[in-house]
Amino acid sequence: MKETIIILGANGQIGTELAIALRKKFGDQQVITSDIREPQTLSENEIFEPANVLDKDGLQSLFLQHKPTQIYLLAAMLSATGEQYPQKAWDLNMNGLLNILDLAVELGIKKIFWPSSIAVFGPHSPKKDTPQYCVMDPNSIYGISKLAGERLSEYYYNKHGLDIRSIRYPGIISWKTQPGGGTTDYAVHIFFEALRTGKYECFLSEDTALPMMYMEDAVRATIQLMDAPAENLTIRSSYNLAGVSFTPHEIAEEIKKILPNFEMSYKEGDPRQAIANSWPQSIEDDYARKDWNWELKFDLTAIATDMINNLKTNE
Ligand code: AKB
Repeated sequence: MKETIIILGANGQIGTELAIALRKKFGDQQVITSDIREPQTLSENEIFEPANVLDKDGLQSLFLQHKPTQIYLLAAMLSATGEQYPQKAWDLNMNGLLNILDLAVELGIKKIFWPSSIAVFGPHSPKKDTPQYCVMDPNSIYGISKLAGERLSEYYYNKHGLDIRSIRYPGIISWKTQPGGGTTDYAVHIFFEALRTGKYECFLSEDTALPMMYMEDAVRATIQLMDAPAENLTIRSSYNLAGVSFTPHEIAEEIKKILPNFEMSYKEGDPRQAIANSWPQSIEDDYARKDWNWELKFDLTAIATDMINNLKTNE
């Protein structure tokens, strides 16, 4: 069967690269990107439609026009910005998801992807090797909205048979598009600043370990999960993905192996530190390995090498 895919929130960090990969796999005409902002570039054969995930009527017209078989809902407000605008974060993250879930059921859309996050865990979750199932008491509005979204996803799967699939993304590291408004953003900004100025002032303390993942792995995981036979999937809330865990000190040391003059300093008192402190330091992903054969490719050394090579080449 021919797939038609709509990516909502396609101009963000993950959407930009997912769109490239999905266009490669399914063809330009089968992938429609959508966002409230116009894309920076759009080649001749690519299709873009403006849409706001909070405008249910607008979404309905978009879906009736293009008849998607798959939707990727990536529009969201991340953890740090969410703390500045909690009401807006809740509205966008929850009502955006509810609009898609309801329209998918009403219009019989086959498959939905929606990202969750390591932010669903909280201060009482185990900090190391956090398992799929454990105490979850997120204390950021972003984490609370993601956990509620996970429960809704599983509910729509059980109640309506909606084929919804999800990953709890760690911090995503990429060079094509920078992230915005997250707690893990330092692990991307550090590379841009290392090449631009040779130094970086980190807003997290040097020993704050967090799970991260290279974009190439994140995109591959997402497509692999969407391709997996439905009967193999035992989780309809959201799958843990371990990625690679490291501290700001460890990533700085890795960068110094390639750029020996790089200097790292630390700024205390940033509100993102409290968010990071509430998240796991490392995560277990045995369900993803078992259910859809997940395997990570990029460790910290491979990430640092690839980031610096690409940023240098594309300067
Ligand atoms: C954030 O830092 O808010 C995101 C996330 C881990 O979900 N990158």
